[in-house]
Amino acid sequence: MSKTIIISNRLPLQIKIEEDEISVSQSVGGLATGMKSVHEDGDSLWIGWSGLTEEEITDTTRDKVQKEIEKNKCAMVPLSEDDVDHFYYGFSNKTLWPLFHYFMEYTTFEQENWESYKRVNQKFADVVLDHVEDGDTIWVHDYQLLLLPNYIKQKKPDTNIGFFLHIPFPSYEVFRTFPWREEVLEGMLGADLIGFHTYDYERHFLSCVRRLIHLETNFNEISYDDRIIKVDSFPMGIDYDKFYNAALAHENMNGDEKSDIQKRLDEHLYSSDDAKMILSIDRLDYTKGIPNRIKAFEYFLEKYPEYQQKVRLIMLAVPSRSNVPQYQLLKRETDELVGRINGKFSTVSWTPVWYFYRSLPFDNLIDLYTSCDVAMITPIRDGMNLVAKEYVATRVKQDGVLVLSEMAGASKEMNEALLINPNNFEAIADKLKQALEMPKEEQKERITSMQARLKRYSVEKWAEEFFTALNTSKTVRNTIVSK
Ligand code: GDG
Repeated sequence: MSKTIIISNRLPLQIKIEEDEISVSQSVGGLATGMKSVHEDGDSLWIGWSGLTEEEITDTTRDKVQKEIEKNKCAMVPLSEDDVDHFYYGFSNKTLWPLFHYFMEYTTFEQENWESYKRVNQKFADVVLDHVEDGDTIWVHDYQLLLLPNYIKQKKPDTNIGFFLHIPFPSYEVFRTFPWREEVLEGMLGADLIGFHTYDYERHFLSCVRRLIHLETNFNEISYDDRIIKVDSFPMGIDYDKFYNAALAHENMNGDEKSDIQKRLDEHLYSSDDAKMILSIDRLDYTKGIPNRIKAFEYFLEKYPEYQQKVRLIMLAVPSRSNVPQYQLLKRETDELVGRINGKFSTVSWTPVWYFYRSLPFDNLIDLYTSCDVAMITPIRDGMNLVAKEYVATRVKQDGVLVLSEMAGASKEMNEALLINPNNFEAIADKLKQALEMPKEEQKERITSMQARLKRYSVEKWAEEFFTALNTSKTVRNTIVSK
């Protein structure tokens, strides 16, 4: 019987080793959730890195780690410290991540990192080839594994391979600057179906394929090596019911059950009739536009001083990739900006920005989503942005306003949000004002339409549609071969 193989850089498990004892928990991210039903229900295997380097796994713990991984229907790709440095921090996060998000000034092109990227993609391929059988369906995820589809296809032409990119695919003018552009395109073209969040990313990819490796494309199909490769957009959704139900339960909570964070949020909300809160949540990443957001909020308080003392920005920045220099600089810049705005405007009873630099448990995330009147999500570039969708899903009273950057993939599906260009502070200040003053009836109309769409196109639906398209491409291929 054929099976499904899911491959991502990280396994959907968090494994920790402390004094030779290991503990395992399930990841809660969007990808892990989206693939959960596929992975748990059917005959499937998830292949990826455990998060522990080979140097961290000792002889005594190796067996235990292996057993836990197998118990969770996973297989592990062994990565050394050197692999993590050059493949993950080096090529994935200092080359592909900034380049694909149009941060060319942050992009480095290091031959040593490229060699490591190829070597690690080959390591992934070796583990896949140990497990794959003819007729299996394979789904490869994201920018760390762009070469993998071709490495598998070369050895196992009869497997059906899908690839999905979670970040933007840049325009030809940006992508053409990349030294290994042909190899990467050919790597992706090992897949039979290539998926992106939006039509624009799909269009950029097709243009690069035509102009850089001179292949013929017909609408969204590419002819390559006697194969027809399909390219399409599949905007990723969220686990709508999980967020909606958590927010409903939160509504019905009594005072004793409230978290400390919720109590402090309430203190501000009930401090006056017109007290309001604006929410900002992201990984601390330069693509997310955090400094711009703080500056735009500062400008808003200057332009509309009547909001001073009333409105507070609640900002959660989750630590991320903190050993990459750009992320350290961003942390310093963010700390300084928060200090500046708080120093400038604070009074005895009011601080304009509440800043948390940490990751919070899911329940606290719900506290933030449900307490804030406005979500201000202003990335400079973002493949999709699930936070925007999660905020809308938790608005069980159908109120709240989403101020969203046009540069987030999510903006293509969320027309009812107040869309802004994240570099235009004037427009952001005006939209914030509009959001804070929006009549309840209009909030309801906008939130209700977005919620209906998010409920219909959940993350499970996203995974299902990708698989259906992948299996259809296989049927079409078989028909061509049998003719
Ligand atoms: C990449 C692309 C694309 C955040 N803080 C906490 C926490 N989160 C959760 C959110 C959300 C997820 O992390 C963040 O997802 P995003 O989509 O916003 O951003 P990236 O991490 O950059 O993801 C992005 C995504 O892949 C999917 O394709 O949308 O464009 O860059 O789910 O809820 N969760 C908890 N505590 C936190 O403090 N528990």
